[in-house]
Amino acid sequence: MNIAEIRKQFPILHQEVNGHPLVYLDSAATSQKPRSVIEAVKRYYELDNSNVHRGVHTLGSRATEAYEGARERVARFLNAPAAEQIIFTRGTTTALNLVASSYASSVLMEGDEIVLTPMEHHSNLIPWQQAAKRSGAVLKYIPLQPDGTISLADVEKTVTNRTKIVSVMYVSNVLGVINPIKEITEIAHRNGAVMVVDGAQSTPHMRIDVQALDCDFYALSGHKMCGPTGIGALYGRKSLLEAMEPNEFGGEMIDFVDLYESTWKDIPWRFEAGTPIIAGAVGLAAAMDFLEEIGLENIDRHEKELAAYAYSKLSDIEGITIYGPREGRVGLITFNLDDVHPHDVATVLDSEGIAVRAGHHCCQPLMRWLDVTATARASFYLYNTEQDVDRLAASLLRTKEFFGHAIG
Ligand code: 7TS
Repeated sequence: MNIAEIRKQFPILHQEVNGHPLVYLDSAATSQKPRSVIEAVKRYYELDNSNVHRGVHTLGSRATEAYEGARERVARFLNAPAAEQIIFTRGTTTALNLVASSYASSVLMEGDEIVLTPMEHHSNLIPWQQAAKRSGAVLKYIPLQPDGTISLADVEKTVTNRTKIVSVMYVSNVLGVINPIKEITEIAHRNGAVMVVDGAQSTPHMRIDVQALDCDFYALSGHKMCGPTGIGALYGRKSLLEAMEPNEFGGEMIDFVDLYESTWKDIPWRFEAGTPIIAGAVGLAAAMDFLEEIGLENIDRHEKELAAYAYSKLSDIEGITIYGPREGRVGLITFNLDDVHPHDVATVLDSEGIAVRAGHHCCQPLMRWLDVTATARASFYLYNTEQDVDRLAASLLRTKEFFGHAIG
């Protein structure tokens, strides 16, 4: 992978922030966009923009082809059996809400179990709390090991024949751990439960094959994988999608409408009420082309190397605590520095042109498990380099010195 060439394709990276060349280490929140994605969206608006699934005119056909072509692109990217199993959503949050309201409401009964982990993002937690409240189902949590990993023995103990749904993140946005989704899916299925995967942090960084994982639902966000904001997707097993009621109603999703009764279109359109996110889908397809051209395996390898380099470089800083396991992680490092508040760490880093995130990362239960109120997080992507890590480490040493003096 030629990182210098890759960096040239991201216009935003070539600027100074607060008088320093930008080091962008917040891709887990949202990734930057390559020129090909920006151009694809621009080209769509300049040449093809129209509404979909209705126009007899040429632009209407082009927009429909672009939108449905993007659906096929997502299906190929995930190795889904068919494009009709891909529903476009606003992102992972909307996709998980759709499953937790439409699918869950039709299957959950009082006393049924929904199994999660304490490391879930609020997007894969609160929709299930709501589903549990509506149905009388109970939430159960697979406990975490001291290093933040999941043991399959604990999965075996937590998932029972009362479990209807298991919903787990593939990659943690805080701990960086890669969860054993295939094995958890196997345990869920053996107990008759459906497996939902939050793929927000996995899809940008590693090759995903929903058939090999054998999961029932898989959610992703376009903006974390070089695509635009406002577009994401839900993959679903065909038989489950076909049995599911829509959760939004209106134009685009109907077949026949009468004053008192209506019928729905087939999947996937019955889940896409209203004018869809057409330009977003076009941008997401361009992002998938971009990532596959570079190769997901290459991206995965580059980030793991960078994570290992960052882990060892940052571990040398006295007073730093890094959360999550050393091995088996993706390219993100969540940490705290002595008693310095992570917001202060992020503010000093920003003054030197380095963008990291600080806060609870939408994982308040996990923060409690870690016994902290917040952390700082540096997250890497295909455009980051060892020099970025060196800048981060040097800046953290200055931060420590600054607050050491300030406190002392
Ligand atoms: N699931 C995980 C694992 C995530 O990391 C995020 C966003 C979401 C779901 C929600 O995705 P959305 O696109 O629907 O918002 N995570 C983060 C983060 O770590 N920092 O900002 C957003």
